[in-house]
Amino acid sequence: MVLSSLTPDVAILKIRDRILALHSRPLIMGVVNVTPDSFSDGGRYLEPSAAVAHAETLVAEGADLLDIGAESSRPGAEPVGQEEELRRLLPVVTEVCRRLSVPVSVDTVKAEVAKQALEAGAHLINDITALRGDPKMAEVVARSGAGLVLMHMQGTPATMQRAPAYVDVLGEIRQYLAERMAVAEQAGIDRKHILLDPGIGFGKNPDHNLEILGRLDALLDLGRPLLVGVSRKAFIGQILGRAVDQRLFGTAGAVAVAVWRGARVLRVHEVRAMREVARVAAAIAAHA
Ligand code: HH2
Repeated sequence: MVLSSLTPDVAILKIRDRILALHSRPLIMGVVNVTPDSFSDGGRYLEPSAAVAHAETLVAEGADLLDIGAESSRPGAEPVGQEEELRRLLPVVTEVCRRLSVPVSVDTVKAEVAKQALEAGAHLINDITALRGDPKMAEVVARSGAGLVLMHMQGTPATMQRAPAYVDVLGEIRQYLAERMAVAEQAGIDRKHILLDPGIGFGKNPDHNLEILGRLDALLDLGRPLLVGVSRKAFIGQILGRAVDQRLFGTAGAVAVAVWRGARVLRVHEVRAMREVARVAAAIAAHA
């Protein structure tokens, strides 16, 4: 069965001085976007104090980890320069790490941003380019002993939604993630530090996203825990005809299926609700 297919050894995530167990229940990663333009909450937490308060709320609601980002990756988003990204990010990472004890992930594709965020106390790097974006990223992660999310994306955020095409979507994602994991290991990153993510919405049309979620367990034999980010995404809006702020129940449906199919970390905006959804789905899956 899907959940038991993660042996206790495979379901351990090492991040700096910590070890997270992923086999007992799915973990919830709460999203903190310190951006003016994120697709669902852009501008709401641009002030450092608002972002830190939001992080505290998410942890109070039960977030197991936080993912802090200062550059939107929505299709066609304006790229953010390194100085600006650091200016937005560092005060928030510093303060969140000082006040809260949950592991902090930083959503960045830039090695220097990752390095400074790790120095400020972050524990994990969420690199949506899977080490293809910045040649120095692998070394920064390897040296620090940080955790690393390797995500699949076809194209770049600027181009990815123009005409995503696959012959075998799960097979191609599987092969890509295996290759990127090999690159990470060659750079000295222990696979126990790695989470894998199929990259819902990153160079995928709605049918691709549905097939990935419906057959997510095809990625389990890569041997690392799967992180999935479905929260409020466009494929949910397309099914339901709902605006981005009206996708809570649709997100719940997708989170439940992702957990049923083996996801171990759920990247979400609404922590309290999705924590309960994930726990119920996992409890049922454990009896299937
Ligand atoms: N999705 C988003 C951003 N980062 N990282 C991973 N690993 N997986 C995801 O699915 C993922 C991600 C998009 O969501 P959000 O951060 O809310 O929006 P934006 O990129 O516009 O800031």
